[in-house]
Amino acid sequence: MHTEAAYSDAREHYQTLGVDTEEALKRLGEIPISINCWQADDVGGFEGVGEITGGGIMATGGYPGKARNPDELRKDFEFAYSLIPGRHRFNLHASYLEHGGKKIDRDAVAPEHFTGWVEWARSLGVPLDFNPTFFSHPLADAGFTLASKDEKIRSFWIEHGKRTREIAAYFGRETGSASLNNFWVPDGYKDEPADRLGHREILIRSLDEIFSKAYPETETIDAVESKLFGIGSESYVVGSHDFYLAYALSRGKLLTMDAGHYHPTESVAEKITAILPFTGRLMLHVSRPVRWDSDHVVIMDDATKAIFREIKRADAFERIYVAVDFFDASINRLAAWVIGIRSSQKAALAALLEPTATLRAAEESGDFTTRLALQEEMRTMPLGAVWDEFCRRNDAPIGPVWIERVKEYEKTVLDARS
Ligand code: RNT
Ligand code: ZN
Repeated sequence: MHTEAAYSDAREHYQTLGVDTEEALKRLGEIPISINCWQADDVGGFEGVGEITGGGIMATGGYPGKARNPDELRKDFEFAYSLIPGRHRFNLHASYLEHGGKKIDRDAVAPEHFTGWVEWARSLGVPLDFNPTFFSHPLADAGFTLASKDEKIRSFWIEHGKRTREIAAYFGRETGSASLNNFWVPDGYKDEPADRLGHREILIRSLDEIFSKAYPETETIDAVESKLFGIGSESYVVGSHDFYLAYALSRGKLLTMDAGHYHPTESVAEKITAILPFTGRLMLHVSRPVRWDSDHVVIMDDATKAIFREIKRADAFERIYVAVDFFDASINRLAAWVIGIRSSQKAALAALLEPTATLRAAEESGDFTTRLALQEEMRTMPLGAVWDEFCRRNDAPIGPVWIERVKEYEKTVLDARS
């Protein structure tokens, strides 16, 4: 149970290590997380297609009650959002348009198809981020979009990319906060390619063409996301990490690193400080790969804690944009949101409560004994009491009571959908 006494005890505990919990609470409240719309409907979107096709990503599970239209998704999000402390962002995909019953293809999406989202976002005070959708479409079925050697396919997707920038800029103007527009394309081969370079040169040309028009960064910022492999692109992905690292650096674009898009023994956390000095900023897709890029719901595991620790140590929360990317259809989808975001925040709080200066001083004086001992002592410090206090101050449920509320929502709202 959360009591003021528990918090003030914890506060004293941390004080003995030179850590100010008040400062940590303040800073945690300033870290927005871009919450992915696609958790609510298994990346289906609202074009009428209904499930992911192509793109090498996959939601598994058949939990009842998924959002079937924008209104249901908005309602679900509002409910989940009430269980999450702090102020955040909402991350839309182009396939979540409102077409008003007409067939609007990807090369025809425009701001007018997102006015409902913008109105809603403004009413909630939640800025919008965006993503072009280069999958779940007949013209992506051959496995190539922007890197296709078929000129017709390629130009269709270039037009899509251009239009999403226009929509993102509109989001940025309307919500008063630059909309991050994240480009991820699934392009690649299942089996050994004969021409790796050719497709990469084509992808560079396509991206350059999409980005040829300049938008003010106050409206939208373009990001590019790499991938290691996908289902059906096991042997070769055009947009690999090295490709986009070089592309982002040479073009001044934001690089997105997804925690699931590296070899299992690589660590995104470790890469942050290697890349940040050169790019100045980064976007993260915090995710949880289990044996592969499985997009499990984020939990407060070592990998996630390490990511936030590196951001904190680099004092880079203003320059590293945190988005989450997971989609699990095997549990209550709103609960997935709540678990994933609250866990990310707890990981961030753990980082903010680290006595970084003390650890660094120990390191610099060669006292590696203290450095190791202190890091291990930190593991059992009363983080929970500080987290509870954060929830209390932000009018969010304290502890597991939110689970019951989700069950109630499931009974009254979700069950009526099947
Ligand atoms: C796919 C990428 C990408 C997607 C979303 C839905 O592997 O991680 O970010 O998950 O665009
Ligand atoms: Zn991602």
